[in-house]
Amino acid sequence: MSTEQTLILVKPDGVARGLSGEILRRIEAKGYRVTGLRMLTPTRELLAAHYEEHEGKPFYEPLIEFMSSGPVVAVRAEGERVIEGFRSIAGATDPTVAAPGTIRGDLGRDWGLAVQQNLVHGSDSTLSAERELGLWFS
Ligand code: IDP
Ligand code: MG
Repeated sequence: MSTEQTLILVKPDGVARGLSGEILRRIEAKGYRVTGLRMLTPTRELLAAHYEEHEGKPFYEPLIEFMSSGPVVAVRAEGERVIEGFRSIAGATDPTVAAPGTIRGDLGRDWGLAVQQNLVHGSDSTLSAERELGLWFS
């Protein structure tokens, strides 16, 4: 793998709210290349593997429930430092405090639920990216 790659997901809230295009636009406008694209409703098995680090946390069950509630858009994006760069344009996990100008800060809010619906997922390291791309784009 020469250039860095990351896994981005438009979560079910992003797809349901009709924001997939806006989110893809921001990824491309930043200069990253979209090299893979799939729409699917993920199984609990796929999500359990994807979110294994969070098993046992209070938001784990609501997270799996939410993520399997409807279609998501899985994106493979490529570019120098894309892992860090996408996390930067996604913004903080909590959409209430995510900075304006970020995806979560501009388009997200707290809905008073057990799990934060924050529109996107982005891999957080080269190791996670490789593992997650294997799960979603095998
Ligand atoms: P990240 O998506 O910013 O990397 P993670 O800590 O990996 O955040 O958590 C995975 C997902 O679980 C978050 O995107 C969010 O949807 C949800 N989540 C994380 N922490 C909390 C929390 O404290 N309360 C409610 N939901 C949370
Ligand atoms: Mg994470």
